[in-house]
Amino acid sequence: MALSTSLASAYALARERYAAMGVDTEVALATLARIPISIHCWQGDDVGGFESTGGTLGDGLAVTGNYPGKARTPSELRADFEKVLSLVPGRHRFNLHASYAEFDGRRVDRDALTPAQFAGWIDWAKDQRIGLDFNQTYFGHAKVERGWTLTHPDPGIRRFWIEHGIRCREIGAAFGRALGTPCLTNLWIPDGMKDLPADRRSPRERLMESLDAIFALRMDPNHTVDSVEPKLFGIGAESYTPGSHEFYLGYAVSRKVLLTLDAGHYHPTEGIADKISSVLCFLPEIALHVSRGVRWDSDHVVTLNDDLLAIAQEIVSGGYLGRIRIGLDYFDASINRVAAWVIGTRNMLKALLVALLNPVQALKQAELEGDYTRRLALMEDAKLLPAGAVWEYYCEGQGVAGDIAWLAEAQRYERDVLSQRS
Ligand code: RNT
Ligand code: ZN
Repeated sequence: MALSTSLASAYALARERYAAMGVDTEVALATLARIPISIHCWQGDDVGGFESTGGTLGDGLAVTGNYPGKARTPSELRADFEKVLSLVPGRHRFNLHASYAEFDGRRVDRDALTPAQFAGWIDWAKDQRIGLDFNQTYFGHAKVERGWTLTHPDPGIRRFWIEHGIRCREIGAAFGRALGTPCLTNLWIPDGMKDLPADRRSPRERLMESLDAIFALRMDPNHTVDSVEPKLFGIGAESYTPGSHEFYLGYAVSRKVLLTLDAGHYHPTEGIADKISSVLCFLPEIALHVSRGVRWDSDHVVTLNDDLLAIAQEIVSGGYLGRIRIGLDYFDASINRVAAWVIGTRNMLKALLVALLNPVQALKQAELEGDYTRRLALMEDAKLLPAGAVWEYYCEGQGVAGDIAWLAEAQRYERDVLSQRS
């Protein structure tokens, strides 16, 4: 594609400016083009899924807003996501939840799911040439009794959810086999206590046993890898969660599964960026749920803020690109959902680009030499370097609309497709 002249000259100037800082923009862009983002399916339909199990979302999750046009069927969700893919540069993945099963008239409960209920998703992913990731769904179901699943005191209920955990790992493996790219199967449970527990120990010990039963069977890592996702609190679980950070960190390290760090799952001023290089001392690989909490784990659309830039910077400057599976986790039902998807994904990519354009070598050198004045000066001066011109050049080269321009396309889709839905 021929570049517009003003874009080409803006990029040429940017390239020179970065070169003067010892940064090669071409290398940065080639690297960025190879980073897949695992984009969550649940932004498209407010975490609804397609099962209608009699459960309500609740169970530790809340979506607010009633903007019109949400996807009501798997084919609508797929169509909406195809639109998203056309507005985001690079090649990405789709992250499904078990509640997005398709039953074709023969309903099965969550403890009996098989890859058959996901055949439509696999065919579509093949067609789109994208990989799939997966999640057990431990919410929105009548058996999330008193808010408990894998930690429930009743062994029958625990067994049901253990079976679900195992079935989902098998489905994840089927995704990986069919698509030739390993699926991340991520486990999060809402279990917890609204008020002060009398017994913090037993639920944790039950959780450990339940998880051991789920992960007992080894799976080929070329097909699926497992991850566990801690959370310090939740709606209705304000006082205690058995699956806390320490619990799952210990579990992941001792059982050799991945740990998923969700940006919204910690105390309000506690970021996940600084955790990355610590946990990667002890785990070969981790996963991220990049999200944005506002006052609580509210899962707002990811914006290009300091937290996001810090996460991207840690991934890049730590040399961890091959060891971190970057996924998104947010759901806003108060704005156009396709646009919400696009904004958050483009922001993740922009943050990675800014990190890739950072004069990391020069910064590390200044630090090694103990020249902290130079380190701070470089860090600050790098902030206004023309990353925007590099981003626009990248979008155009990838055949994707640039900033502002993409919105017109999303609005056209809203007018022609989304607004026709009742
Ligand atoms: C909940 C967790 C979890 C969910 C999704 C829908 O707090 O972050 O990852 O958001 O599985
Ligand atoms: Zn999450």
